[in-house]
This record gives sequence, structure tokens and C-alpha cells, in this order.
Amino acid sequence: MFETRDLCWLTKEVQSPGISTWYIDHSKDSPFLTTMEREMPLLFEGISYSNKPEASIVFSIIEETALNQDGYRIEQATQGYEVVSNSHEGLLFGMFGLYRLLLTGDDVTFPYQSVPDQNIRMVNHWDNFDGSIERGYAGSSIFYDQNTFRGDMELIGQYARLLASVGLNAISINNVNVHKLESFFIKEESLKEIKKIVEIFSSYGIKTFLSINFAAPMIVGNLTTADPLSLEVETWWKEVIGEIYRIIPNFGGFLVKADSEGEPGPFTYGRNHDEGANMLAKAIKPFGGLVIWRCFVYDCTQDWRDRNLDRARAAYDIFKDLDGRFEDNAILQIKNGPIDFQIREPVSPLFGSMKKTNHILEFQITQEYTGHQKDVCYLIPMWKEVLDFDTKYDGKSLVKSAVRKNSPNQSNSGIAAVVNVGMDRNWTGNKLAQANLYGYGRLIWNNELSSQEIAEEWTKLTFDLEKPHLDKICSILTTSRDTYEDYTCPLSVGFMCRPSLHYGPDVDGYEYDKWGTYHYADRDGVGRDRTIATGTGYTKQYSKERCEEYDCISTCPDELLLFFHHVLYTHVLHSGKTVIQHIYDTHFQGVERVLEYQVIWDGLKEFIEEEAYENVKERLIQQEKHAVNWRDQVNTYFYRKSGIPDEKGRRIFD
Ligand code: GCW
Repeated sequence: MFETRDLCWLTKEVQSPGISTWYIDHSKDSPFLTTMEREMPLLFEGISYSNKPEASIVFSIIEETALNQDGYRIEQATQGYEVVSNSHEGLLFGMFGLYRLLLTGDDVTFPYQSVPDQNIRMVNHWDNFDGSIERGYAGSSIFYDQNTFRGDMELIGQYARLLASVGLNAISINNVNVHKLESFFIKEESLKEIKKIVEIFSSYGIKTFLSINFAAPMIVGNLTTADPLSLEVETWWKEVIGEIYRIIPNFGGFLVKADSEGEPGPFTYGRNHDEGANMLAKAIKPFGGLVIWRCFVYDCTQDWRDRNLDRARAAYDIFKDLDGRFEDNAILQIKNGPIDFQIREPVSPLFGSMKKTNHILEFQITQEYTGHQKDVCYLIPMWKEVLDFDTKYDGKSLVKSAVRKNSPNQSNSGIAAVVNVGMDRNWTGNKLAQANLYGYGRLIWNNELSSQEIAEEWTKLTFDLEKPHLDKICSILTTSRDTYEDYTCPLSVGFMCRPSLHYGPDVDGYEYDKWGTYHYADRDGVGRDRTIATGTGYTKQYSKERCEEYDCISTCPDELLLFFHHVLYTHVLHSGKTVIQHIYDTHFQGVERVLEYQVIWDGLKEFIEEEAYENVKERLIQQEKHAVNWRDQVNTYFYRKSGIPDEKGRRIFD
């Protein structure tokens, strides 16, 4: 397995005659020593361990508050490099940091100090025990197969090193929709298997979490209720948690999706979400565990006829008033936008407004609504926009700092994302989708990195190419989010994709359905009115300044217009174009861009190793078909509705 699997950005070895030995000060017991002993020769060609501190690379534990828990500093020493940190985790991250710098950092200056901007840096798996992955596009689960634990520990080991190499430190290993069999993961038989997985991740400094079923007391424990305020339920969970920690003392905790899309939760018992989360948090606290509670709670059985209901409002309506009522080891996990990982959405209004509750921001690396890892869609630009978004509370409050600062226990705050890997040999289906996993880790560790810098790092580590060729790949990556947006949903109107599948166009697919995602296109105009005066009042969930900006049609940014307003097709955008012309232009442009990507990629044929070349080539062909389909359906739909022709006279089907 080890030879045949694509090792992504860890394929190369640092080759330097000056680097021949390494040394770690293990006067303090290091749980990571074995890991580093295994890693160092994989990362640095011909290196061997020396038991003398005069080695080419020296790892030392120091005490320096500024480096925090996981941070490190690399100093240039006469014989090579010294990596220092407060913790062994930090040294491990520093080892991967030094490797990266030596391979990519042409103009790096030493000492190089790196301290993560976010404390919890997590990936969430939506893997099911049967081996399928909800919204997975890279083959089946690396953990499970046909209701058994796959047991390929070497593969899990490779995955752990990939995650640690980009600075991640937490993982949840099963789907948040916890089906029958997975509900029993909290029992001894499964825990013994899970322990083996936990051990591997923990040897790379990564904490493992399980998604649990809120109704487990009934499903697993045969109780008649799962009411969080029932003593019987509380006692049951305490026993279960005691058992988990007896078997897995370094277990991370629980991730919970409750009262959402059919999952059980406290609402069933007339209880609130703080009551649900706190019951679990109190039970797990003595063991140092965490409860991560998702805010993706909304009514998915809406009546499309009722225009007063607005799914976008749900998370804020449910959670804002609970601010300050959660235990110190409970964390709310909030999706980046108010609806659901669309190619463009405004930032969730909970950021900045919630000030007394630990929180985690949730992204989606797996490309559910962004092209299923067939289409290239580099997501770092989108995530950066979210992190850099100024919520405008108290003057200025950027999401990236609000997540931490507004969490009373800052070590219990951070970022999580639904991950994109599976059994495909290259992990992510589309080779270029590796850049999203790599970039996610890098960006949430260092929120200041640019999309361009991350793309450059990834391409340098991944391919053996001259700069002009690397630049070409970067040019595909860094424009691909805009391209995807161009040929899919215009101006943040959202959805318009095929129901359930979420790939390919179906403009009215969700329009008369129960899911609460409507565009309201008619013969005159399109968009959801979320204003205070005439709409759902969602704009009021933002800070005063943001509310005014979004509420007013003349100040609302173009790219968010249809999320907040219902406008005429003839409405003129800030760009100077009418809405209808914008729709036509972007859809033609999106397809053009994909054709350009094909030309660029073809030009790289002789320089890229065949498997990777063919992999992306094949997908770019699919992407073209996909883009053409979107273009023609969206353009035709709006042409038929509006009767307004394209001013450039291009072919639109009528
Ligand atoms: O985006 C939606 C997906 C569901 C997913 C849900 C969630 C795991 O379509 O498949 O369920 O979000 O985030 O819980």
C-alpha cells in the first residue's frame, strides 16, 4: 500500500549534503519520538539519528509563552537547524515546517517562527460504517468497509501524517448523521477497534472524536427516553463515557448533530440546545473531553408557499439567545454561511454576535456543492473571504479573530471542515482537490497566508516543474472558484442544483420543495427578499452597519444581491450591467474559462507524470460538459422567464 498510494505533498525528500544527522532532546519523555524516528528519514534523504546534540537538525523543548501550545521556531545554527517549541507536538509540527521551508521557501529568513492562529484545527469525516461516505467523491471510506473496521493501519498512518504535516490536530471519524450501527460505536466491541485508530492519530498529535446519536440512550441503552434532563439519561451517558475513557484514555470527545435533518435532539423533549449539550459536556468533563455541538439546525419540512419562513434565519434564531449558557468544554460549531456551503453565501450572522460561547467555524472541503471533485474548484479564496470578513461589531471584528476572542475558553475554539478524502489512490479523486486539503490545513494554521502563496506551496511540493509551469497550475487553481461561480448559481442565489445529488443544474429543482432554499424567479425578477421592510428580516441578524449595508439595495454588494433582495432582471448592478446581462455574461465566461484550463493543462502534458496528467485531463473534460449544461440551462431558463435577449446575440436556447 505504502508504495502505490499517492503521498501528495510529502512525496519529495529534502536532499542536502549538509543535513545528515538529527537529534532530539528527550530528557523529557516524548510520546512522539517514535513518530519522528519514522518520519525524519522519509522527509530528509539519508538522515540518521545521532545521540549527540551536535547534529544537523536539533529538536529542543524550551519554555517560551509566545510559542503557545503548538507553535515552533526554527533557528539557523552553525551545523544546520534548531527547532524549538514548548511541546513535543510543536516539535512535530516544526519538523514538517522545516521540511516545507527547505523544499519551497526560496526567500525564507531565519529565525522562522510559526504559531497557529487557531487552536482546534479539525477535519470531520462523514464516513458510514458500510464504507460509503455522505457527500464523498473520492471512493469509499478509509476507515470502514461493509460494516466492519477496514483495519488498514498503514493507510491510516499515511493519512495521519498528511494531516499533521499541515498542522491539523483533531479529527472526527464518523458521519454526523449517526445511523443505527454507528450508534453502537460507543460500546466496547467497537471501542477496541477505534482505540487502534485513535493511537495512530495521537502519535501524530491529533485528537480523535466520535459523532454520536443523541438518541443513543434509547437505541443503544434501551431506555424509554433520551431527554437530557432525565436523571436516568444522564447516568447512562456517564457510564458510557466512563467506559470510553477506560478503553481510550486519550479520547477527544463528541461531535453532535441534533434536531437537524431527521437527527434526534433535545427539541423532542421540549428542551433547548444548551440543555442537550451541557448534559453531555458535564458528563465528559472529568475526563478532559469536549462536546462539539453543531448549529446546523433548521426546519427541513418547510412549506414553500409560506414566505415568512426563512431557513437562513434558523441558526441565529435558535442559538443567539443561548449565548453564555454553555459549559466551558462545550463548543458550538457554526457553518461558514447561514444556509449550506454554497459557492457564495454571506457569512453566518452568529460570528461576531455570539460573544460568550466557545465556537468553531465549519467549512466544507468535500465539494458537495462545488463540483464533486470532478470540477476543479480551489476553495481557499472563499475561506479567506470568510476569515477576513469584518462583522463590524464593536467597530471592527474579523471572523478569524472573533472565533477565538469570543470564546471564553480560547483553547476550546477553532476551525473544522468536512474532509474530501477516500480510498481513491490519490486520496481526493481529482488530484487538484488535494490542494484544498493541503490549503485548508495551512490556512487555518496561518490565517494570513494568501490563496496564491498556498497554491504555490502546494504545486511546488507536489510537482517537479519549472516556475512557468507551476505558475500555470496556480493560475488554474486561483481562478477556479470564480469560474465555478460563473457557470453555476448567479449572485449568491444558491441551490438551482439537482436535488439530493447536488451536481448539475436543475433551476427549479428545490423551488417547490420542503428544504427552504428558494429563488422566486418569475417573469420580472429573481432573488429572496430578506430585508426588514418587505422581506424576512434576516438582515437584522447582523451588526448595525452590516445590516444597513445588506438591507439597502444600493449598498448591498453585487455578489450577494440575490441572497438579500428580489430584483428586476433590468436592475443595474454596481458593475454597470443589468442582472440578466450579468447572468448571460458570466455563464458564457465560465465555460470559456474551463476551455482555457484544458488548453493550459494540455500544454503541461510532457512535464507532468502520466497518472496525474490523465487524472486532471479526464476531469476537465467532464467539467466542460458540466459547465456547458449549467450555462445552457440557466441562460435558457432566464431568457424564457424574462424574454430579454442577450445583448451580444449569443446562442441561447428558447
Ligand atoms: O450539506 C448538507 C448535506 C447533508 C449533510 C448536512 C450536514 C451530513 O447535504 O448530507 O449531512 O449538510 O451538514 O449535516
